[in-house]
Amino acid sequence: MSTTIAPNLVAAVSEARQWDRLMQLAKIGAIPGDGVNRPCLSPEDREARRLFIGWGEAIGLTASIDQLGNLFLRHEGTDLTAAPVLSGSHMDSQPKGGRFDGIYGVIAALEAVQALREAGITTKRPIEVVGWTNEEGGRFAPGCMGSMAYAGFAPPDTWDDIRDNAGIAWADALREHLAAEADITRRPLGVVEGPAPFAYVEAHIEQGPILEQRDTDIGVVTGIQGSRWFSVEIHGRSDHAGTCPVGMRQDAMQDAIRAITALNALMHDPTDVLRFTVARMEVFPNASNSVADLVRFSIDFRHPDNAVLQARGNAIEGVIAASLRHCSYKLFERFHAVPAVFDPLVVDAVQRAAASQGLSHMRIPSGAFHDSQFMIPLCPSGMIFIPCRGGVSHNPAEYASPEHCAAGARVLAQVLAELANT
Ligand code: HGY
Ligand code: MN
Ligand code: MN
Repeated sequence: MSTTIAPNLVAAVSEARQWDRLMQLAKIGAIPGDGVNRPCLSPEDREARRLFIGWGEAIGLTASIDQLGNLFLRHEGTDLTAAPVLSGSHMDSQPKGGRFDGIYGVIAALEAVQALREAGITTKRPIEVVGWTNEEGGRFAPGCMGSMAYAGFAPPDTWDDIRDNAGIAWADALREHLAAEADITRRPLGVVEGPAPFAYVEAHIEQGPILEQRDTDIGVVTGIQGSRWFSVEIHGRSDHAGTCPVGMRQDAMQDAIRAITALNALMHDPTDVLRFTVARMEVFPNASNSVADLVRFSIDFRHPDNAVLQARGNAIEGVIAASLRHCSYKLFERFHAVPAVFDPLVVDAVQRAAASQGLSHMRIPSGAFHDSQFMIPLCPSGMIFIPCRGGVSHNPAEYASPEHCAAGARVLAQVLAELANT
């Protein structure tokens, strides 16, 4: 594999153009503290997608979407029969998200393709810049719905009845979204209805402190830890807070506290490798003088070792059942992604590109999940990380410098040029 850089490819990546696009997008769904709130399938999401499509069409890329709303901008190759190289990330954000999580990888891929074209580099293979639908799972859980459906990991109607906090069903929100984008060419759904890509590369902020602490420009991502998401319902009985004796109550709130306390004990890890988070809770009837009859809470559990992910994850139900005093429970597993390892074809290409461009780099695993993990069974896949300030993410203070954003796009451009001519 050639390690020479096309002489003008790196120079064609424009730090200023990329930063300007990121800052324009940051105005869509902007929230105080320099953050964004751009839920999937929202008007803000659609506004950002239109801006992105406009930039792509202005340089000759063609837009298409599939039945999950995954958005593609295609750069044509010389071999019209060749499987494409895909590169991108997600455009949706957390409710209190930052200006870089996901969207950086989409804009870096656009910048890399634009640089290729401006550098006059033709590619045998097409390159498709992709914006995946609902990676975050912030509005509709779980995350990665678009990439899971594209990869055939789950049927496209799996999540139809999932509702957001306003009670809107996924199927209805998706239908409204596709109607609003009916002017965009519709394409088959991933490998369910079409051929597999040749390779997939995703640029992303690290969302952790390691690259910054090691003063390193590029993370050569080796893999992604496993993740399991659950939804727990504790069912009790509503009673009068003033008259009903505590001994007679079926108090869903008190039993939910017992369950979460017991789960904390199950998930205790003195080495601080395991990640266990309860961050979403709904209480019904949610009135201060009515005993709660239903509490629904989320579980986000992650670990790099699949044996731990399975053993502790499979113990969750028993621990909940044993912890309850007066209530019943329901447990739903919403997401189950085992630890993933990226392909040396892409990992080594990322390392070579960073080295040949004189960028400091290190191999690093990902603590966050990404759409890329669902591409692994389809084709050689990998990721490029850039540092983010203090490792902060899923927070308005999330920040990556223009220089690091450009370095990531330059490495991506070289990797895409190499893969698309393989
Ligand atoms: O939750 C995650 O790991 C990703 O940032 N959505
Ligand atoms: Mn992300
Ligand atoms: Mn995220």
